Amino acid sequence: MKEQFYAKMFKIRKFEETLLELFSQNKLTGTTHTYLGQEATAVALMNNIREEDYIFSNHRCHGHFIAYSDNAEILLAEIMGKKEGVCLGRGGSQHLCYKHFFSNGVQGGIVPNATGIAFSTKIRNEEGITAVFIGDGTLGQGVVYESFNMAVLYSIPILYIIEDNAYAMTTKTEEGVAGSIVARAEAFGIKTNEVESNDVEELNKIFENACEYVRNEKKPFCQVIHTYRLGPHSKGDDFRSKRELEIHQQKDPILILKQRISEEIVNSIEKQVCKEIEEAVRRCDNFETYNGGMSYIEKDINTFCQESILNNKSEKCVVQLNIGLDKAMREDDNIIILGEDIKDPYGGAFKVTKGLSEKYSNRIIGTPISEAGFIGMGVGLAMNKMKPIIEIMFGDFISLGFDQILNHATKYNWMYANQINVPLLIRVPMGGGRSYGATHSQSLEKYYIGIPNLTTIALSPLHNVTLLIQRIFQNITSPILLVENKKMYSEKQYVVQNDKVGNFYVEESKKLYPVISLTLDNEAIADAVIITYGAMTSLALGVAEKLMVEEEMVVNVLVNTSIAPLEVEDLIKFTGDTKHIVTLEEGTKRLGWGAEVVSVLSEKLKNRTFIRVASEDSVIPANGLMEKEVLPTVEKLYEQIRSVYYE
Ligand SMILES: Cc1ncc(C[n+]2csc(CCOP(=O)(O)OP(=O)(O)O)c2C)c(N)n1
Repeated sequence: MKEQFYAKMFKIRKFEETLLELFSQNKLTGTTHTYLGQEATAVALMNNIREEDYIFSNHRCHGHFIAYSDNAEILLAEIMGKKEGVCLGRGGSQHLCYKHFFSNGVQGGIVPNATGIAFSTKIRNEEGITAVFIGDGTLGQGVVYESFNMAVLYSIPILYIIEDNAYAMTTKTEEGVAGSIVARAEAFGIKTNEVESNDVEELNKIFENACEYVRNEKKPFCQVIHTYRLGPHSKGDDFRSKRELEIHQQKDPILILKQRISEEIVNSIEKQVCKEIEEAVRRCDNFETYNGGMSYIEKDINTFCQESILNNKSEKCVVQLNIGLDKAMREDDNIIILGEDIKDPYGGAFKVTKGLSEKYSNRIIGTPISEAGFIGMGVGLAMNKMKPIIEIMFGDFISLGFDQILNHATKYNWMYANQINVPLLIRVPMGGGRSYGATHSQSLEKYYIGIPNLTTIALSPLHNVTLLIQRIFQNITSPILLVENKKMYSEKQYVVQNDKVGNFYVEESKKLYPVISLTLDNEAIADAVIITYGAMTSLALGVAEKLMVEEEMVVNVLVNTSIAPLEVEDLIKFTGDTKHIVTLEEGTKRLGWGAEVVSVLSEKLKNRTFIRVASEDSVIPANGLMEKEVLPTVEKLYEQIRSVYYE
């Protein structure tokens, strides 16, 4: 065993030293965070890890990776940006995925993901535990504690490993971490252990106990290891004194173990490892350099769908939504809902999940007020075959989970060379008009629609919401943001019969998430077209009717199901030769959804005029009359269209 430990630790050491050398010779670009001096921790843990277990790592992941995979070459190829790398060169030094190993570069963000995967193994009755590494500096992140809390509340089998290597970049542990590290985990009721050691054999026993506890008790455990980083944080950024380094070099984990193995064996291991690393460098150097064709996510093409999404039942939106969730959950055991106060008898702030916890008691998870934490848990659940739904109580609070959506949920599939999917649905009740004021009334989707690999869908009064929910779950492979407008919940959906709703003729593109076109005169070329989505649909239809009656104008309305990505070809087709194009959204105007629609269409269509109607660029006031002045209204839309028409 000693020899095997030595071989792995020495491999990590040699690998990291080689990397620094390659950087100094300008043979590598980008960044790196070497694991010099901490080798014993990773090697000891991995000795207690089984094939079915999951590992989450951070920016300082090379040592963890080599200890896990025993494969330096695929890591080097990745760092060199070669397609033979673990993630085809897309991830680089900090973003690795291999079998059950994942790493990411935003401090703390992986902790709820790891907790989520661990939760999935529990729900799915799978063997296996999850271990996640964080550094002392990462204890500054709130999402770590949100995860600790939920791990205890849901009794999740996860091992939190805190590697206190004395520094976070240039900040000493005591300058960044107040109080005691173990006390932080203990405050949540997590069993902990703390050791100061670079002795791999001692650490092996420590991890044997820790893993055994998590495996047998199926509960979280927190292991704190006090160690020391012997190398720079990254490269060329070491300001520590020679004296300080010398003291810690005496406690070098390689030296400690070396003394227990015969010189002959040590020499033979070192020779073998050096050869392997040299060979890896030579081979990776010779791998072809990137020559194009796979550097970005392929365009998201909305697939063909024959079945209509238009509503034909006289039901309230909230009822259809509830039935849709119920049906989807009945059809697919992997669907689980997480959110605040979503269980019965309350059933969520807008009653969308009412009755579901009685039917699916283990699959409706009431959460603490931890949006980043439970969105992050949802990401982890989705990484292991589940299809989580996250309910955000008020859409305004989704901002707390922005990092999880931007840097985790939407990145993993592509960054990890398509090795995993993240089929995660986040439901966000948006919108104002109810005098709820600045932080409970916003339409924030514009801040999300620019995120690559995120699909944003909006419920409108025209949709058969039950069917839309089922459709989403029959097709979901990547994160979807579902924009629901609070004002719609208690209103009845429009009933479309014989391709008509009221006086409007209705047509939809044959897509999974179609564009729906409405016109009062299906023979004329319209004078103007309003391009919109969601609850603004009713405002647009009202104005179109008013303009027809009062001005004899034909104004068509295009309702987008997918607001990002846009169905550009369908928008162009339905716009036809109409000259005046008006975008309508409830979010604020500056750099909004309408700006994107206008840009895209103006690149394709000639000789048109464009107007954007949206909320004022302001904070939403609570006073109902003041709120009306901020939000789009019938009067504003009507006047804008009239003025452009008569210009
Ligand atoms: C959210 C976030 N903030 C800042 C950084 C930049 N950064 C990278 S590593 C690091 C220090 C991390 O310290 P620690 O958690 O102790 O891990 P160590 O580097 O010591 O292994 C910082 C600040 C980051 N990657 N993510």
